[in-house]
Amino acid sequence: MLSEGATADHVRAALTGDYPAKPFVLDPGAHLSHADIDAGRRAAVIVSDIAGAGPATITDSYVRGGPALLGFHTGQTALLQRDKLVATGDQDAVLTFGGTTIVEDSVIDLRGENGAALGAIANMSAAATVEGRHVTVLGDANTTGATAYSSSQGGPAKATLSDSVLLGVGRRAERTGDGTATLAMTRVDTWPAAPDSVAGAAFTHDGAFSADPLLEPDLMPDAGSRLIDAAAPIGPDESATGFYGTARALDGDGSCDARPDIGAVEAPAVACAPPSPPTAPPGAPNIQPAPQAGDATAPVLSHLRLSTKRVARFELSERATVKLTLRRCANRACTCTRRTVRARTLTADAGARHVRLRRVPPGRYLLRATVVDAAGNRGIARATKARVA
Ligand SMILES: [Ca+2]
Ligand SMILES: [Ca+2]
Repeated sequence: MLSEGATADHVRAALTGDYPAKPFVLDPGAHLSHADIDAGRRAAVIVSDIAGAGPATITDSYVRGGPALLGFHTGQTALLQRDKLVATGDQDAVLTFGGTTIVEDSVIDLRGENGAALGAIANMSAAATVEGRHVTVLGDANTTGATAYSSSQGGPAKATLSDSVLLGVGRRAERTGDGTATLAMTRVDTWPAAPDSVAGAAFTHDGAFSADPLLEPDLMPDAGSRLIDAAAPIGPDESATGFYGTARALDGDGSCDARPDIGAVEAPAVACAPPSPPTAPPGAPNIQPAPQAGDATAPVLSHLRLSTKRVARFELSERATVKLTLRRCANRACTCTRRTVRARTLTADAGARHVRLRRVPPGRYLLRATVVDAAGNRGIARATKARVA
């Protein structure tokens, strides 16, 4: 138990046996960080109703239980940042019976259970609020993004998610009970799309959408993901770091405008592309080099390859213009690809040539080369698969 003002850092607790065990109890004003708590199918961390100065905080921690966090802190706040929260026992991952619980930059794993990522229950309590921002939820068919329960004898229940992604959940939002309930799914990507059950609640879903978020195994959005730079600017009271502790608001799409991403993990910044050169004004002379008389031989591009250090190499049979396009593989065999991440066009003399492709994140790629000579003879296009480290 951590009382007000107490701090625990780098603690590990496993309560996985059959014996009755007390979960971790945190009073408002106490702080838990870098903790590893596995409570099996019992509640892992309870935030008490003892009055404290400031919120109870749980940061950079792994917490597994049913629920992972159970809040009774009526009129007070619990703040969870950069946590991995795993639900067990068909419970919600974060369940608040009173007060306000805020979850930021965290990953919630509901798979194999029946619960919700966030639940607010205002049964007899004055009010229960749970807010998730920049959360990535891993669900399956029996799980829900957020739920709010309130009775007509109790206070309002409010459950909101913003700038978050719900993967595989069976329901997006659910209201139960007959009291006052508010549910909001603001800029939430639900993939695949999932229905809501929100009759009787005040419900909004501004900016919500359903698109494959193109997440890497570490839950980072891949190049071309709609999550990149799609979140609202970070508010003054909001965390400015992602799940892995790295900065938010990186220019992940090279638009020269650094914005936070949707979800727990921020994609790295890519160099912003300079503006494209102005096109020639109408009426300007359009001078093209004269084709070489009698050249009917197509150029041959061969030995195309891409090194792990981003160097493309090839050989040309004659001076020609080569267009290189690099596309990210969508699967291991690279039988399909995503949008072009880099394109270069250059004119080179006959012989062995190499070109360094800059600003290419690590991953598997398909490099394609087309070739045309000054007479307009087009050679056979080549392609090669490669991994960039
Ligand atoms: Ca970004
Ligand atoms: Ca940008």
